Amino acid sequence: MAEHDYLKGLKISRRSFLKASAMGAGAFVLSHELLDFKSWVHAQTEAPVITFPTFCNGCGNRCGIIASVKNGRLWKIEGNPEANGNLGVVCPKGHGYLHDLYNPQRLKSPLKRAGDKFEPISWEQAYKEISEKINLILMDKGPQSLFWVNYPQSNHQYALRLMHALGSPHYFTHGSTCYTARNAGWVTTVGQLPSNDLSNAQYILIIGRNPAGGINLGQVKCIVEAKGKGAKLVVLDPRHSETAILADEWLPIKPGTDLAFLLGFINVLVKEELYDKKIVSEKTVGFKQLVEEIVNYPPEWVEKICEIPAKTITRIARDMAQVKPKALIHRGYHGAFGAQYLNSFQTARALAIANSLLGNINRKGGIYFAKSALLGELQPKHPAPEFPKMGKLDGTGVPGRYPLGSYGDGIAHAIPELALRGELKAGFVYHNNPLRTNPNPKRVMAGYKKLELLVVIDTVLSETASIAHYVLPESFYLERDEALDTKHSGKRAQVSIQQQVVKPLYNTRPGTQIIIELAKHLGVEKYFNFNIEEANQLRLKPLGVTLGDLKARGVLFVGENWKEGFDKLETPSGKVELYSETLKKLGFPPVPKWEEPFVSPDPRDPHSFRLLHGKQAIHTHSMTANQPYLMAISHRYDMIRLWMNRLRGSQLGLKDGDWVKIKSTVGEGKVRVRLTEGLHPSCVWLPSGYGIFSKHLNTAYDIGLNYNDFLPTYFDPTVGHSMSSEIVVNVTKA
Ligand SMILES: Nc1nc2c(c(=O)[nH]1)N[C@H]1C(S)=C(S)[C@@H](COP(=O)(O)OP(=O)(O)OC[C@H]3O[C@@H](n4cnc5c(=O)[nH]c(N)nc54)[C@H](O)[C@@H]3O)O[C@H]1N2
Ligand SMILES: Nc1nc2c(c(=O)[nH]1)N[C@H]1C(S)=C(S)[C@@H](COP(=O)(O)OP(=O)(O)OC[C@H]3O[C@@H](n4cnc5c(=O)[nH]c(N)nc54)[C@H](O)[C@@H]3O)O[C@H]1N2
Ligand code: SF4
Ligand SMILES: [Mo]
Repeated sequence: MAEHDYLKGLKISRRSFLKASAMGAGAFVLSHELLDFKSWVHAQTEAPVITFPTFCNGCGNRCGIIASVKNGRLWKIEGNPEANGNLGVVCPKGHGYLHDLYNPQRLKSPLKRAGDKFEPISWEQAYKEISEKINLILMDKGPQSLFWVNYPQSNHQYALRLMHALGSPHYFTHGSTCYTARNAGWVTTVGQLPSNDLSNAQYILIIGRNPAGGINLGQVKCIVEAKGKGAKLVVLDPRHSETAILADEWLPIKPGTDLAFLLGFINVLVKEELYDKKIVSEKTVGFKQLVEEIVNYPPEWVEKICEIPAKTITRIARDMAQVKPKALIHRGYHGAFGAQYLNSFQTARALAIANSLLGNINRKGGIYFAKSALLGELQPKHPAPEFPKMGKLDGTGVPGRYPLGSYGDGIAHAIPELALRGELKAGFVYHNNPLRTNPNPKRVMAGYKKLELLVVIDTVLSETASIAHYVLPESFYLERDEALDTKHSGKRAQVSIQQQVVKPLYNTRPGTQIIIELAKHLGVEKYFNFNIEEANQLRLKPLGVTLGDLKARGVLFVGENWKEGFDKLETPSGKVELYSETLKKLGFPPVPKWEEPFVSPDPRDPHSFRLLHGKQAIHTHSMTANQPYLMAISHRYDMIRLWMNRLRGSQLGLKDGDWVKIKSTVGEGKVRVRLTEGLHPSCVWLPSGYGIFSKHLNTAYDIGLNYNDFLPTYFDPTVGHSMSSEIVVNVTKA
């Protein structure tokens, strides 16, 4: 607000205004006892700073932070040097996002839909009306018609408990649009998802993972440490990513062909007998079958598919074998094979196999199994509800549908389908924004609008909250105590806690409290006779540490230290499954085999491109674009543009910064182009944090485009992921 707006009608001088406003709104009294600016600055500086270790919620990394509070206001955050995930540092979006604590666009009380608008209501009214509606729907349509979807965060078990208490199997996370293919590839090969021992590696190959942009601060620090000790870093990415900037070598692979690259890599290891023979003979099954298939993929064949020279593939395999087992191929995340291509699952399998042949599984400088803290149970003191009798209707884990899908994650982007078919009738969306983060928003909107009851628990009026019947405002992360977390364990198991730093500014509540209160109103209170403090205490008990200790430090390390090697893996054979009998029985290739992407751009059409997407270091999914400081950075550095290879751009008559129109089978839109040498010519690349269409989010509304607008609704046949890089777009000058 401009200064004169305040002054209008007050008839005070500018000087006395400054004195008064320096005292804050509560002290807007004109008196000569007010502090002058110098004394105010002094008072501010002298005020005690209280620090609280807690966790950043700027993205799913949940970095350990120390929050400082002064005069009841958040003063700053710093990285907690003891926390495993970030090793003492905080990223730009973490610093930016914390300001949303004071963002006036936050939700301030529960809301109820009244026509096109919302009206504020009390918590009691919200709980009462929601429970009445749910109980009617449950009586009429059965418990399986109810669902819950959320970010896979520390209190997910209480949401799961609530769904089970009500008899519903329909608990979902965002996994099917993020990581389910990668996880399944690792699990079917070595039994679990491992971690990367980056700091001890001598050769790091990163395929379609960008920890310096799709941020993982701990990993970036470890890569820098390894490089300081002489390690080599090679990045395989169609785009010159932020991580490629750190690399010794950037290899712009043709998108969707990483499986071919890995098959060629394995071919060299096998043909030249560079693999770890002891590990292969003692700890793997199916080497013979692998060899029979892999002979089909010499590097010369691979070169034609993925456009990386045969001699480069051979060189990398030889060099990595030289330093094995301190040579690793990053375990991956979302890019390349998290939920991207028809061949993503097999790519993740090939990745796990390539690492295994390097003998690096659970080795120093290789791929290792992080320790994890075994928290205590709430039962028997608080009995757990029975596991629901019926399976999920989305087909996760069902042969003939998505047999390798993770039951725990479910396939959340199938919810609109199930709603349109009338199988789901009511649902809770918690810390998740499917209207913006799921494929094909028109269809997502149609599905979610079909629900008889939609309740959204968020901190702002997101796209999804905007169409809800009820919106329940969660307190901002700095305002709430949360469930214990065991994320980011490494060579020792880490347990951590998010705790309240400032008092809630508005009529909001912590998520776990909302779940417990909902349970009480829904008549399943017998499973929820605890509060968050007691639950945390019970769950910490077996670890031999107190809640007091944990609250004082934010993170504690428990249990034994990690050791190299392994006896038995969690696979059916107990060994690395180069050949998988399970896959054979399910009708999938038991050893990885080349598979084309589902769709490909037409090489003869100058307008035809594959649409890729990815993270920028200053934004998280759909949740930070509305943060004014972060959006200001986007504008300042002109970061909202679509990347295109410069040569392809000039063939279309484009200049850097021109507007282009992009069109796929499901959507179209306009965006400015960024011409660059840093992108494979067959694709265009869209940053994934923009294209906000909730009119309530003023800063971000209608700025930039989002890949989901161009992505048809797909379910891959292994895990049912969204295949979110299987998009061909037509690009023309606008
Ligand atoms: N458009 C787009 N879609 C994507 C991606 C992308 O980058 N862009 N990435 C894909 C990937 S990798 C993933 S993991 C998924 C992520 O998908 P989502 O989980 O849906 O994504 P987010 O945007 O992180 O968060 C969703 C909502 O959580 C709300 N939120 C933030 N903090 C809190 C809180 O403390 N409490 C509550 N109750 N709500 C909160 C935000 O306001 C936002 O509305 O999306 C996938 N789809
Ligand atoms: N800044 C930021 N950091 C985040 C998040 C965020 O939203 N913002 N979200 C967190 C979450 S939930 C996730 S899942 C991770 C995601 O972390 P990443 O998986 O690292 O992120 P992406 O940007 O999706 O993809 C990484 C790279 O894959 C490349 N790529 C795309 N297609 C291909 C391909 O076919 N082959 C190869 N080799 N490369 C390809 C892209 O160009 C991109 O540079 O980030 C986490 N950290
Ligand atoms: S990576 Fe950044 S935004 Fe994400 S949790 Fe860590 S500090 Fe927060
Ligand atoms: Mo993700």
